[in-house]
Amino acid sequence: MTNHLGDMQNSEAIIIFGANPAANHPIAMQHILAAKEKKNATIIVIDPRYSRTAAKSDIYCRIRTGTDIAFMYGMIRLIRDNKWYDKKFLNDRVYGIEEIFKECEQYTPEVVEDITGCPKEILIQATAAYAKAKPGCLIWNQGWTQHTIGSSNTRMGPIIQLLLGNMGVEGGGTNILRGHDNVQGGTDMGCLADTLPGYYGLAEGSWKYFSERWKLDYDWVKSRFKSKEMMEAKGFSLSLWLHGVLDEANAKNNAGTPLKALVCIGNGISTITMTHKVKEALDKLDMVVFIDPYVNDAAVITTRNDNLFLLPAASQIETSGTTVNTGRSAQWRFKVVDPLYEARPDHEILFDFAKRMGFYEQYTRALGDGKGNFQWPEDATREIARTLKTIGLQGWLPERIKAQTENWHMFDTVSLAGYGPMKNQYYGLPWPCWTEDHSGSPVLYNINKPVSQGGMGFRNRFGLEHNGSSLLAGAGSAPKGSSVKGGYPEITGDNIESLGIKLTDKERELVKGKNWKNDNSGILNKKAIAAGLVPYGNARARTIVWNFIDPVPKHREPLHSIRTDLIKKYPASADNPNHFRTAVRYLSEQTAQDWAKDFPVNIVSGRLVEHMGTGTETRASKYLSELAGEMYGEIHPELGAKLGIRDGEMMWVHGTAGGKIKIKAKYGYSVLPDQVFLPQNFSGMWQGEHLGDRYPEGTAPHSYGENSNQVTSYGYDQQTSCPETKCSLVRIEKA
Ligand SMILES: Nc1nc2c(c(=O)[nH]1)N[C@H]1C(S)=C(S)[C@@H](COP(=O)(O)OP(=O)(O)OC[C@H]3O[C@@H](n4cnc5c(=O)[nH]c(N)nc54)[C@H](O)[C@@H]3O)O[C@H]1N2
Ligand SMILES: Nc1nc2c(c(=O)[nH]1)N[C@H]1C(S)=C(S)[C@@H](COP(=O)(O)OP(=O)(O)OC[C@H]3O[C@@H](n4cnc5c(=O)[nH]c(N)nc54)[C@H](O)[C@@H]3O)O[C@H]1N2
Ligand SMILES: [Mo]
Repeated sequence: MTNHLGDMQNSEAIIIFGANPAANHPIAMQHILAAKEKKNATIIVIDPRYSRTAAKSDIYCRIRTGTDIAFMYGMIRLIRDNKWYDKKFLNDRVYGIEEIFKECEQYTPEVVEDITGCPKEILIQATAAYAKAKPGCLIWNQGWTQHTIGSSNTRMGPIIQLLLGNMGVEGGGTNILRGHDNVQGGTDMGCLADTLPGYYGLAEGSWKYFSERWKLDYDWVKSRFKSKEMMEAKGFSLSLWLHGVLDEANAKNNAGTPLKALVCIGNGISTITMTHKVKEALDKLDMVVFIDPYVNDAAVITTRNDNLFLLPAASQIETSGTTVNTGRSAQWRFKVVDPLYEARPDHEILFDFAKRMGFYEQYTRALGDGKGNFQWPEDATREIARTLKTIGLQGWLPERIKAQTENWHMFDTVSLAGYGPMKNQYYGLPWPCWTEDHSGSPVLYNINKPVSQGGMGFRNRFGLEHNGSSLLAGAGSAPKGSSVKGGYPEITGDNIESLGIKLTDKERELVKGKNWKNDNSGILNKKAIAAGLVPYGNARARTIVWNFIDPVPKHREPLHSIRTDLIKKYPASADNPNHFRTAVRYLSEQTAQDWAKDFPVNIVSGRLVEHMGTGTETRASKYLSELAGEMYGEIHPELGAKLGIRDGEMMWVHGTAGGKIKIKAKYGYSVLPDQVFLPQNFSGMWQGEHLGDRYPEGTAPHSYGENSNQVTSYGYDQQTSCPETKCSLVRIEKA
């Protein structure tokens, strides 16, 4: 999220793609409604389903799932032709917009209407309303990411904002409403298959930097891996691990071995696509461990009868530490009660793993005095601050974060600015928080503020030039008070003096060969900020990504498209033999058969207010189970009539990958006659069978339902490998 929730109250227009905050982010929705009430902000919703959020919109655009890119190119073409773009912003701060203008040429309003199903008049109305209102904020969420081209969707949103000059301004930005509590913190801490914490890559330089910060010998760290090559290779991602078990051929991408054991900590596992294949993989492994406060849903799905361990974890109120919210703000969680019964905090369980596997001393060496005497979690927070410079966590000291959380009432919710003793700080010290006395940065890329107060340009990350054009920002586009008025490269020990900053001999020696990401002396940051410079440089935002499959984002039809006629023109990308260690099918899956002929109904996937994720936690609540106790599929009465299924009758839904579920039909008008809405929040029923008796005594939930992902299709994002759960086809029959 470039801005933050409260900042949406500064918006004149809010455009929401593939998100339903009225159900899923009620706090965000309050700010959106405040913008509507106070500023008469126009709310535009683009969603295949008439959601609760759509019900609050001024303009609703119903599109077919998986066609957002075509819709946005339609918007860009209109913005270009009507000259609604911000010329100065494009000239000074953006690279590659001509390529985007070239690609949009083919997306006339008529073509967009054909691909998306949204009438061209509504496209034009929405684009004009959004482009003319400044500032405008753009929101997205899972309606965008769960596609084979989700990563292209998430590039198109920022491109629209750059085009309109809505980036780096209050009331603008791209606001991605993140999912779980602390999911932002989870990715910041490296819970990803392809990065170290702080989004440091997996190359040797990063491993060496981390080894030094962990007070470990790099060669020892390397010796923990099968080879240096494997150490630097992306791991299996959450969505693809099962193929590391089931498809023996993937062993060659994994140093010759299939996956043999699974330790699952704080994840539903059964929520990725094709749950019936997840079950097969769980059954086949040598060992499975769940670390969870509840009986993990997947522990009940597997029918293995040995080597399955459930380790009871403490919940978040039985432990303490920092969490990061969707707006990059940190908060301290104070423990409310000691862990109940035999539950233990996650970190204690992990420490015990390390002890039994013989590396506890190395695991904790960077904490406290290095001899096993440390304060948890404060010393871990200090280690994070000491290490994660890429996103500027140097200022996140436990004392500062605790003081802020204790004084949360001393901050303004719209600007995040602090008062009284909290003056000169923003709530949660939103990252980057460059130094131990930095204010935090509530709005990324805002050049209207000095760097010391959260200002910054775009990061210089991809070199100084590309195809002969400079990638550095243009003249006059540096943050307020900057000693350099235009663009400049990321700050290093070798270039800092050429930017007009003076160093003493001693300082020069300390930063020699270092850059802002690995300078442990802190000199580069402090000197840069004092001169009004951003440590990461001042560059242009790039609209094209030359190392991606689609350097310019492209519309591609879903792997299982209901519009078979469009596949030739907008085909999927080529099959990938090694995507996160897995051979993944794209074009071959898309063209394997005429999917729409046998599976003519499109799943629209989403969530219910009452339940979270698999519902493991929420279905264990009597009250929530009473409010929403049953899985269902919402279908249009016309589809019901065609299939001979009445409102309230049971139906079988069959997926393209061989799974099936038996659920209740619920008539509704939020969907079209070729769609079925399936909430993702149920589990505990398996193809008509009730799994209640599989729970250990006293742990069974209060409500059960078929898991929708038994019928979602094969398919993974071409860059990130996120499952294509938002575009699947099914066949429905009366049960
Ligand atoms: N009550 C509740 N709240 C939650 C959660 C929960 O389970 N329950 N989960 C949390 C988590 S982990 C997350 S990630 C967030 C998710 O939050 P959201 O992304 O808001 O969740 P969804 O309801 O899955 O999807 C949002 C909308 O995307 C639409 N959509 C589907 N396909 C497409 C498409 O191709 N294009 C477009 N434009 N729209 C599409 C759906 O109709 C839906 O209305 O919610 C969080 N909040
Ligand atoms: N069809 C379809 N499928 C989807 C989606 C969709 O929109 N449609 N959305 C996808 C998305 S965005 C997500 S995030 C996933 C859902 O994400 P999942 O992570 O698969 O689902 P949850 O049920 O939230 O699982 C969290 C688990 O962590 C446990 N837990 C809670 N607190 C703690 C703790 O402190 N410590 C430990 N160790 N465990 C804890 C809970 O009991 C639960 O078992 O679903 C994905 N799948
Ligand atoms: Mo999520």
